[in-house]
Amino acid sequence: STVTADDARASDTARASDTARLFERIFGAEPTGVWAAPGRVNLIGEHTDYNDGFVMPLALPHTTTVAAAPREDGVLALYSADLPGPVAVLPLEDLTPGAVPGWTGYPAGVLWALRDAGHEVGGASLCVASTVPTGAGLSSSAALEVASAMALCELYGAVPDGQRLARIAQRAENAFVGVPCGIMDQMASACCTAGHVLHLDTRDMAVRQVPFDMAAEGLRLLVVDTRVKHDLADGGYAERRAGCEAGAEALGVPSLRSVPRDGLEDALARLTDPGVRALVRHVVTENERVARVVGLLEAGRARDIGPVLTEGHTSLRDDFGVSCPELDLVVGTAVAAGALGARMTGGGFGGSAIVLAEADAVGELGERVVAASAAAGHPQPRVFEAVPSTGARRVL
Ligand code: GAF
Repeated sequence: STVTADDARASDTARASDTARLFERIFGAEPTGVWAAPGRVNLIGEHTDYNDGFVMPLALPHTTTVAAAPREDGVLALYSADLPGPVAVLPLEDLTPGAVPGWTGYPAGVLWALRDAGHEVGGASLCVASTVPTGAGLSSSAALEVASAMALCELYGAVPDGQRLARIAQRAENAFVGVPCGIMDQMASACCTAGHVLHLDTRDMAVRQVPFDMAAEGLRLLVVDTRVKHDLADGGYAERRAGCEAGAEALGVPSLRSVPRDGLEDALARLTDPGVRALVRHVVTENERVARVVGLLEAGRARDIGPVLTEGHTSLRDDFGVSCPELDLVVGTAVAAGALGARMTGGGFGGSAIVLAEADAVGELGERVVAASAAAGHPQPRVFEAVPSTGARRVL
C-alpha cells in the first residue's frame, strides 16, 4: 500500500509527451505546448486563508498535465485522458457561470475568468491528463485550473506571474464553478518550489519559500488518503466560512487575522455564540501554530514541528469541527505508533491526512494505519510519500 514518490514523479517529460501524443490523436495536429501544475498538501495553517491568515502548503509530485493549442473557431474543446467521454465542445459565448458541468467547468471557468479580467484569450483545444488523486483533498481542481490558466495565457502571449495565475484560477472556482474556496490551493499549485514549503500571508500575499529538506534530516512525510468524502463537505465549508465572518463582525474587525494570540481570551469573552467562539479559537491559534512551525523549520528543528501538527488536528477536530472518524483514526493510530506528528490536511470531512515520521519508521506506520482502518471497517486508505515539489511550469 505504500508507494514512493518516484511512482508518481515518473518523469515529467515522459508524461508530457504522452499527453502531447494523445492530443495529436484526438485533435489531429500537434499541440503548441504542454504545461503541468501540481496538487498539494498543507503542512499547517488550515481554514485560515479566508480569514486573511497564514498557510504553509507544499506541492506534490503529482500533476495535472495540459497539452494545448489555440483555435480560431471561437470554441473551447476539452478532452480528458482520465475520464471517458467525447471531446466537449464549448462555444466561448456559452461560457457563463454555473452553466458548464463536471470537470470541464474548471478549464472553462479559467477561460471565462481570463476574458472577464480583460485578457484577449480566444478559443483553444486542451487535452488533460492527471496523476493527482481526485476527491482526496489534494487540490486536483486547483492543479487543473492553474495548468489550464498557464496554458491559455501562454497560447495567447500573456505572461502573468504565479500570483496572478492563482487569482484567475480562484476566480474560476469561486464565480464560475461556485465553490467559495480561499487562495491557498491555487497559490500552492502556482508558486511552490521543490524542497520548500510555501509560507503565504494571505492578507498581503507575501510569499516566503521555507526550506523543508526532510530526506536530509532523516524524516519522511506520508500522505494518507482515506478515500472517503462526506456529503457535508461543501455545505460544511461554506458554513464554517460564514461563522468566521460572523465572528469577525461581532468583534468589529475586518477579519479574524486581526485578533492576536494574546488577545484571544478577551475576544472569546466578547462572543456569545459558543459555535462562533470555537471557530475563532481555531483560527487564532492556528495562525500562531504556523508561526511556530516556520520558526522551528528556520531554526533547523524540523522534528519538533510534529507536536504542533498534532495540536492543529485536535483544534480542527474539536473547535472547527471539520474532521471525521476516518481521519481521526489515521491521526490517532499514527501518533500512537510513534509518528512525530499527524493531522488532517485541506478542507476536511474526509480526504487526506499527513504523517511526519522518522524515515525508518514510515513503512510500519503505513501498515499500522491501513490495518487500523480495516479493523474499523473503513475503506482501505492509499498511502504515499510527499516530497516537496515544483509548482506550475511549461514542460514541452
Ligand atoms: C480547501 C480550500 F480550497 C482552501 O482555500 C482552504 O480554505 C482549505 O480548504 C482549508 O484550509 O482546500
